[in-house]
Amino acid sequence: MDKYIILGHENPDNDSIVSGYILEKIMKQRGYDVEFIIPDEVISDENIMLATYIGIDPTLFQKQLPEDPSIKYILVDHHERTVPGEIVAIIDHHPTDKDINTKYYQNERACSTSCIIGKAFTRYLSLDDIKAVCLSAMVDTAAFHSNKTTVSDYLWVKSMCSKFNFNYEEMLTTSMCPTDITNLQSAALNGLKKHNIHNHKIASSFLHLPNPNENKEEIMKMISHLQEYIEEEQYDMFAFIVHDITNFKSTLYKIRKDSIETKEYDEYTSRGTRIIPDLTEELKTYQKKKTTS
Ligand SMILES: [Mn+2]
Repeated sequence: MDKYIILGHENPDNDSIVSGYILEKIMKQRGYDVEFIIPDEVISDENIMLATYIGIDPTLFQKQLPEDPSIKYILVDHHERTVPGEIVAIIDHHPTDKDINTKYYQNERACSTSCIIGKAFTRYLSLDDIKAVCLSAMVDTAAFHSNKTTVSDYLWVKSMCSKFNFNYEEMLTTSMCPTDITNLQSAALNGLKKHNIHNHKIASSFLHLPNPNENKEEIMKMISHLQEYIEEEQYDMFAFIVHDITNFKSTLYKIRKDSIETKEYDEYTSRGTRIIPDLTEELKTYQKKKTTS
Protein backbone atom coordinates (compact mmCIF):
# COMPACT_ATOMS: atom_id res chain seq x y z
CA MET A 1 0.00 0.00 0.00
CA ASP A 2 1.25 3.48 -0.85
CA LYS A 3 2.27 5.68 2.02
CA TYR A 4 1.28 9.34 1.95
CA ILE A 5 2.65 12.30 3.87
CA ILE A 6 0.67 15.53 4.17
CA LEU A 7 2.66 18.77 4.36
CA GLY A 8 1.55 22.32 5.00
CA HIS A 9 3.80 25.23 4.12
CA GLU A 10 7.03 26.08 5.89
CA ASN A 11 6.57 28.04 9.12
CA PRO A 12 3.02 26.63 9.29
CA ASP A 13 0.12 28.92 10.13
CA ASN A 14 -3.22 27.90 11.58
CA ASP A 15 -4.69 26.98 8.19
CA SER A 16 -1.74 24.73 7.30
CA ILE A 17 -2.01 23.00 10.68
CA VAL A 18 -5.79 22.51 10.59
CA SER A 19 -5.78 21.44 6.91
CA GLY A 20 -3.12 18.79 7.54
CA TYR A 21 -4.75 17.63 10.75
CA ILE A 22 -8.23 17.12 9.28
CA LEU A 23 -7.03 15.71 5.95
CA GLU A 24 -5.04 13.05 7.82
CA LYS A 25 -8.16 12.12 9.82
CA ILE A 26 -10.36 11.98 6.71
CA MET A 27 -7.88 9.88 4.71
CA LYS A 28 -7.31 7.48 7.63
CA GLN A 29 -11.07 6.88 7.87
CA ARG A 30 -11.03 6.07 4.17
CA GLY A 31 -8.29 3.48 4.69
CA TYR A 32 -5.20 5.33 3.53
CA ASP A 33 -1.76 4.93 5.11
CA VAL A 34 -1.19 8.60 5.74
CA GLU A 35 0.64 10.87 8.14
CA PHE A 36 0.56 14.62 8.65
CA ILE A 37 4.07 15.86 9.41
CA ILE A 38 5.37 19.28 10.42
CA PRO A 39 9.11 19.12 9.65
CA ASP A 40 9.77 22.64 10.99
CA GLU A 41 11.73 22.77 14.21
CA VAL A 42 9.78 25.77 15.46
CA ILE A 43 6.07 26.53 15.44
CA SER A 44 5.36 30.13 16.48
CA ASP A 45 3.81 30.78 19.91
CA GLU A 46 0.84 32.41 18.22
CA ASN A 47 0.14 29.32 16.15
CA ILE A 48 0.53 27.03 19.15
CA MET A 49 -1.94 29.22 21.05
CA LEU A 50 -4.47 29.22 18.20
CA ALA A 51 -4.21 25.44 17.74
CA THR A 52 -4.51 24.82 21.48
CA TYR A 53 -7.72 26.88 21.50
CA ILE A 54 -9.31 24.35 19.14
CA GLY A 55 -7.88 21.32 20.92
CA ILE A 56 -4.95 20.55 18.58
CA ASP A 57 -1.39 20.05 19.84
CA PRO A 58 0.66 20.81 16.71
CA THR A 59 3.93 19.74 18.37
CA LEU A 60 2.72 16.12 18.16
CA PHE A 61 3.20 16.33 14.38
CA GLN A 62 6.72 17.78 14.48
CA LYS A 63 9.24 15.30 13.13
CA GLN A 64 11.76 14.92 10.35
CA LEU A 65 10.62 13.67 6.96
CA PRO A 66 11.63 10.06 6.27
CA GLU A 67 14.04 9.63 3.37
CA ASP A 68 12.10 6.85 1.63
CA PRO A 69 11.62 8.09 -1.99
CA SER A 70 8.59 5.83 -2.54
CA ILE A 71 6.50 7.93 -0.14
CA LYS A 72 3.95 10.14 -1.88
CA TYR A 73 3.32 13.71 -0.82
CA ILE A 74 0.19 15.80 -0.53
CA LEU A 75 0.61 19.57 -0.13
CA VAL A 76 -2.05 21.59 1.64
CA ASP A 77 -2.32 25.40 1.81
CA HIS A 78 0.55 25.92 -0.65
CA HIS A 79 1.79 24.57 -3.96
CA GLU A 80 5.57 24.58 -3.74
CA ARG A 81 7.92 22.57 -1.62
CA THR A 82 10.95 20.40 -2.23
CA VAL A 83 10.21 16.93 -0.89
CA PRO A 84 12.13 13.62 -0.97
CA GLY A 85 9.41 11.87 -3.01
CA GLU A 86 6.66 12.49 -5.58
CA ILE A 87 4.03 15.19 -4.97
CA VAL A 88 0.76 13.54 -6.03
CA ALA A 89 -1.82 16.03 -4.80
CA ILE A 90 -2.14 19.71 -3.95
CA ILE A 91 -5.06 21.45 -2.27
CA ASP A 92 -4.53 25.20 -2.05
CA HIS A 93 -6.16 28.61 -2.17
CA HIS A 94 -3.22 30.80 -3.18
CA PRO A 95 -3.57 32.02 -6.77
CA THR A 96 -0.61 31.24 -9.00
CA ASP A 97 0.36 31.53 -12.65
CA LYS A 98 2.75 28.60 -12.35
CA ASP A 99 2.15 25.43 -14.32
CA ILE A 100 1.28 22.69 -11.91
CA ASN A 101 0.84 19.17 -13.16
CA THR A 102 0.39 16.94 -10.16
CA LYS A 103 -2.13 14.09 -10.53
CA TYR A 104 -4.63 15.87 -8.31
CA TYR A 105 -4.68 19.65 -8.13
CA GLN A 106 -7.37 21.74 -6.54
CA ASN A 107 -6.86 25.47 -6.17
CA GLU A 108 -9.82 27.70 -5.61
CA ARG A 109 -10.77 30.92 -3.90
CA ALA A 110 -11.57 30.09 -0.31
CA CYS A 111 -11.24 31.65 3.13
CA SER A 112 -8.90 28.81 4.06
CA THR A 113 -7.67 25.55 2.59
CA SER A 114 -9.23 23.77 5.55
CA CYS A 115 -12.61 25.17 4.41
CA ILE A 116 -12.16 23.51 1.00
CA ILE A 117 -11.42 20.19 2.70
CA GLY A 118 -13.88 20.55 5.59
CA LYS A 119 -16.84 21.55 3.42
CA ALA A 120 -16.27 18.60 1.07
CA PHE A 121 -15.88 16.01 3.83
CA THR A 122 -17.92 17.38 6.73
CA ARG A 123 -19.36 13.93 7.49
CA TYR A 124 -15.91 12.62 8.43
CA LEU A 125 -15.32 15.39 10.96
CA SER A 126 -16.04 15.63 14.69
CA LEU A 127 -17.58 18.78 16.14
CA ASP A 128 -14.14 19.85 17.35
CA ASP A 129 -12.76 19.41 13.83
CA ILE A 130 -15.56 21.51 12.34
CA LYS A 131 -14.87 24.19 14.94
CA ALA A 132 -11.18 24.07 13.96
CA VAL A 133 -12.11 24.61 10.30
CA CYS A 134 -14.34 27.56 11.25
CA LEU A 135 -11.56 29.15 13.31
CA SER A 136 -8.97 28.71 10.58
CA ALA A 137 -11.27 30.46 8.08
CA MET A 138 -11.41 33.39 10.52
CA VAL A 139 -7.65 33.40 11.19
CA ASP A 140 -6.73 33.24 7.50
CA THR A 141 -9.01 36.18 6.65
CA ALA A 142 -8.48 38.33 9.78
CA ALA A 143 -12.01 37.61 10.97
CA PHE A 144 -13.45 37.86 7.43
CA HIS A 145 -11.94 41.29 6.74
CA SER A 146 -9.38 40.15 4.18
CA ASN A 147 -10.18 40.58 0.50
CA LYS A 148 -9.79 36.81 0.11
CA THR A 149 -12.99 36.22 2.08
CA THR A 150 -15.62 34.40 0.08
CA VAL A 151 -19.31 34.80 0.84
CA SER A 152 -19.97 31.07 0.62
CA ASP A 153 -17.28 30.17 3.18
CA TYR A 154 -18.40 32.98 5.46
CA LEU A 155 -21.99 31.73 5.34
CA TRP A 156 -20.87 28.13 5.87
CA VAL A 157 -18.88 29.10 8.98
CA LYS A 158 -21.79 31.13 10.35
CA SER A 159 -24.20 28.26 9.80
CA MET A 160 -21.86 25.70 11.41
CA CYS A 161 -21.36 27.97 14.42
CA SER A 162 -25.06 28.43 14.95
CA LYS A 163 -25.94 24.78 14.23
CA PHE A 164 -23.39 23.43 16.72
CA ASN A 165 -23.48 26.30 19.23
CA PHE A 166 -19.87 27.38 18.74
CA ASN A 167 -19.10 30.74 20.35
CA TYR A 168 -18.84 32.74 17.12
CA GLU A 169 -17.95 36.06 18.77
CA GLU A 170 -15.26 34.55 20.99
CA MET A 171 -13.77 32.72 18.01
CA LEU A 172 -13.71 35.95 15.97
CA THR A 173 -11.87 37.78 18.76
CA THR A 174 -9.42 34.91 19.21
CA SER A 175 -8.70 34.75 15.48
CA MET A 176 -7.64 38.40 15.36
CA CYS A 177 -4.75 38.31 17.78
CA PRO A 178 -2.34 41.25 17.49
CA THR A 179 1.27 40.30 16.79
CA ASP A 180 3.51 40.32 19.85
CA ILE A 181 6.19 42.92 19.07
CA THR A 182 8.16 42.79 22.33
CA ASN A 183 11.03 41.20 20.40
CA LEU A 184 11.34 43.30 17.24
CA GLN A 185 13.71 40.92 15.49
CA SER A 186 11.38 37.93 15.71
CA ALA A 187 8.25 40.06 15.16
CA ALA A 188 9.75 41.31 11.88
CA LEU A 189 9.73 37.70 10.65
CA ASN A 190 6.17 36.89 11.80
CA GLY A 191 4.52 34.50 9.36
CA LEU A 192 7.70 34.35 7.25
CA LYS A 193 7.23 32.92 3.76
CA LYS A 194 9.69 32.57 0.92
CA HIS A 195 8.69 33.05 -2.71
CA ASN A 196 10.39 32.61 -6.03
CA ILE A 197 8.79 35.11 -8.41
CA HIS A 198 10.15 35.23 -11.98
CA ASN A 199 13.50 34.20 -10.49
CA HIS A 200 13.46 36.98 -7.93
CA LYS A 201 14.12 35.68 -4.44
CA ILE A 202 11.50 37.28 -2.21
CA ALA A 203 10.62 36.83 1.45
CA SER A 204 7.53 38.16 3.19
CA SER A 205 6.10 38.60 6.67
CA PHE A 206 3.23 40.46 8.29
CA LEU A 207 2.16 42.17 11.50
CA HIS A 208 -1.30 42.58 12.97
CA LEU A 209 -1.32 45.86 14.89
CA PRO A 210 -4.34 47.54 16.51
CA ASN A 211 -2.82 50.98 15.83
CA PRO A 212 0.28 50.98 13.59
CA ASN A 213 0.63 54.78 13.94
CA GLU A 214 1.62 54.27 17.55
CA ASN A 215 4.36 51.83 16.52
CA LYS A 216 6.13 53.90 13.86
CA GLU A 217 9.45 53.72 15.66
CA GLU A 218 9.26 49.95 16.10
CA ILE A 219 8.26 49.51 12.46
CA MET A 220 11.30 51.50 11.30
CA LYS A 221 13.56 49.36 13.48
CA MET A 222 12.01 46.18 12.09
CA ILE A 223 12.56 47.46 8.56
CA SER A 224 16.26 47.99 9.26
CA HIS A 225 16.45 44.44 10.71
CA LEU A 226 14.88 43.20 7.49
CA GLN A 227 17.41 45.09 5.39
CA GLU A 228 20.16 43.24 7.24
CA TYR A 229 18.20 40.01 6.84
CA ILE A 230 17.99 40.26 3.05
CA GLU A 231 21.71 41.00 2.84
CA GLU A 232 22.56 37.96 4.94
CA GLU A 233 20.08 35.62 3.24
CA GLN A 234 20.65 37.14 -0.21
CA TYR A 235 17.07 38.01 -1.00
CA ASP A 236 16.18 40.48 -3.75
CA MET A 237 13.29 41.93 -1.79
CA PHE A 238 11.43 41.63 1.48
CA ALA A 239 7.69 42.30 1.38
CA PHE A 240 6.81 43.46 4.89
CA ILE A 241 3.08 43.89 5.42
CA VAL A 242 1.62 45.86 8.31
CA HIS A 243 -2.09 45.29 8.83
CA ASP A 244 -4.10 47.81 10.82
CA ILE A 245 -6.63 45.52 12.52
CA THR A 246 -8.76 48.37 13.84
CA ASN A 247 -9.40 50.20 10.58
CA PHE A 248 -8.68 47.23 8.29
CA LYS A 249 -6.09 48.84 6.07
CA SER A 250 -2.70 47.49 5.08
CA THR A 251 0.70 48.95 4.28
CA LEU A 252 3.21 47.09 2.16
CA TYR A 253 6.90 47.95 2.57
CA LYS A 254 8.93 46.72 -0.39
CA ILE A 255 12.33 46.52 1.20
CA ARG A 256 15.44 46.18 -0.92
CA LYS A 257 19.09 46.52 0.01
CA ASP A 258 19.17 50.21 -0.82
CA SER A 259 15.55 51.30 -1.05
CA ILE A 260 12.20 51.12 0.68
CA GLU A 261 9.02 51.61 -1.29
CA THR A 262 5.67 51.93 0.45
CA LYS A 263 2.26 51.01 -0.89
CA GLU A 264 -0.98 51.68 0.96
CA TYR A 265 -4.02 49.45 0.57
CA ASP A 266 -7.40 50.74 1.62
CA GLU A 267 -8.52 47.32 2.86
CA TYR A 268 -7.13 44.37 4.76
CA THR A 269 -5.06 42.99 1.93
CA SER A 270 -4.36 39.31 1.64
CA ARG A 271 -0.75 38.38 0.98
CA GLY A 272 -1.59 35.33 -1.14
CA THR A 273 -4.58 36.73 -2.99
CA ARG A 274 -3.46 40.30 -3.70
CA ILE A 275 0.07 41.21 -2.66
CA ILE A 276 1.98 38.28 -4.17
CA PRO A 277 -0.05 38.43 -7.44
CA ASP A 278 0.64 42.22 -7.59
CA LEU A 279 4.36 41.61 -7.12
CA THR A 280 4.25 38.84 -9.71
CA GLU A 281 2.74 41.24 -12.23
CA GLU A 282 5.20 43.99 -11.34
CA LEU A 283 8.28 41.78 -11.54
CA LYS A 284 7.14 40.31 -14.85
CA THR A 285 7.18 43.83 -16.33
CA TYR A 286 10.51 44.50 -14.70
CA GLN A 287 11.96 41.37 -16.24
CA LYS A 288 10.60 42.26 -19.66
CA LYS A 289 12.11 45.73 -19.46
CA LYS A 290 15.40 44.21 -18.46
CA THR A 291 15.52 41.82 -21.39
CA THR A 292 14.37 44.31 -24.04
CA SER A 293 16.74 47.13 -23.04
MN1 LIG B 1 -4.26 29.44 4.03
